[in-house]
Amino acid sequence: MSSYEVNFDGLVGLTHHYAGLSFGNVASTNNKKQLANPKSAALQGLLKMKTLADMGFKQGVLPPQERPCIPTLRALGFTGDDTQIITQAAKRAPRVLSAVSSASSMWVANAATVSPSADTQDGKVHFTVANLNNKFHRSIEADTTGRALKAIFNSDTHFSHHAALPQQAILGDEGAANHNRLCSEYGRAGVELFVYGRKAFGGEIEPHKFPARQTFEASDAITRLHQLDPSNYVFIQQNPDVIDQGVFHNDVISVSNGPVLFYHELAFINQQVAFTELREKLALSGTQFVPICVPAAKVSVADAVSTYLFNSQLLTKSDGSMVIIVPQEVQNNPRVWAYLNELITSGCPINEVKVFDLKESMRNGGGPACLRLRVALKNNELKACNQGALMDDNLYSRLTRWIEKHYRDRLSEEDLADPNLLIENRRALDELTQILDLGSIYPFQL
Ligand code: SUG
Repeated sequence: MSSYEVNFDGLVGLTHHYAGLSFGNVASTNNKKQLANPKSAALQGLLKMKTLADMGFKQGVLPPQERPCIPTLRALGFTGDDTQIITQAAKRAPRVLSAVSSASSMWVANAATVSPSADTQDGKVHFTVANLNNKFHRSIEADTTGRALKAIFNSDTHFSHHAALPQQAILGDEGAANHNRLCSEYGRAGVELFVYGRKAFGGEIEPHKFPARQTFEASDAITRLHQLDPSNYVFIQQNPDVIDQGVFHNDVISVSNGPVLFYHELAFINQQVAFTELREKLALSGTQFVPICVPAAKVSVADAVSTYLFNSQLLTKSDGSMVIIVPQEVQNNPRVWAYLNELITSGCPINEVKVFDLKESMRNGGGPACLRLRVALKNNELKACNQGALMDDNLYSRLTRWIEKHYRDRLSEEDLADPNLLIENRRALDELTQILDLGSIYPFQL
């Protein structure tokens, strides 16, 4: 049966702005308070989706969230009608208003961890919504994310949905950003590589400066929820030194596709042991592991963080070779660009580069891979998905018109005090749920 990797990209929300909310993510910190352009941000992301769909890759869309998040402001003691709540929050707690207005749900690599049906004991595709416990502005995404995923993967026969893990630091879970899967074909059993930043119950070294957002305990819980057999997963620890240099998620330093793992020399610790396990488990299904290691002498960790070379998408073309989707920042760095051009002519499976301008998202630390959630689906599972969320010419033109109509082309932190922003948001999202055929998923619709 045919199978595909479908990339579901997050649509950038109407309140996209630069708030410096993510300690440990250097782009977020460095660009705090810059003027944002939500319209450009959304169009840049949409163009990536359309271009990949035109290249023949399966592409879907995940909706943004209702922001500012009024239920959170109410939970924090603000009262009155929505306008009064926003006005009070802007006066008394502008940083809180900024956090609950973040459009961070665009980075859907953090929406959930997904295990394809070929890996799970009950033969269903499993989704666990990420609790994003390490950052307040992201921890409030889980409920709506869960409803959006259920609206799109809407079949009890094929899909199993798990709520976010309890909101506790020891269970910090950042979704697919720390999860890679290696396989021969998408529809055949693979080996899932769970990368953790720390063991919350201790026993291993940890970063000193920046937080390790993904815990071993969270990943371990997901292997149980998703009914994975031990032959289908491997754990590996991310190098704490690179977390301290700004690698806040593993997808900033490695990316997989098929049997290939493209990674930086300094990405992991105790790598040999984990790679041996990975190689052996892949061999059980006749798959040969293809590691592609990028030496620090060619690409420094600092260059990896500033260009997002590894926050790329590796996509398999019809002839079996791969194209790498990178942000423009990679092309702008002569060292990284030279390395990449050397790589694609070296005879390795990656033989083509495609560059995208994703500047608006990149300034908050979100590259091509952050903007997409990979869901490997068999043909019948793809058919069981809500077809309204799959990209085609018609959806692209409808979404382009929708963005042009509703989005502002400049937004600063001060603008968040404007109660009209919430009204504009709700009006746009109401229309969007109809375009994508999602039903009611937002708090204001429930
Ligand atoms: O969680 N940035 C996001 C970027 C997420 C990138 N995702 C992956 N690597 N998969 C984060 O740090 C910044 C928001 C602000 O500062 O305005 C932010 O949330």
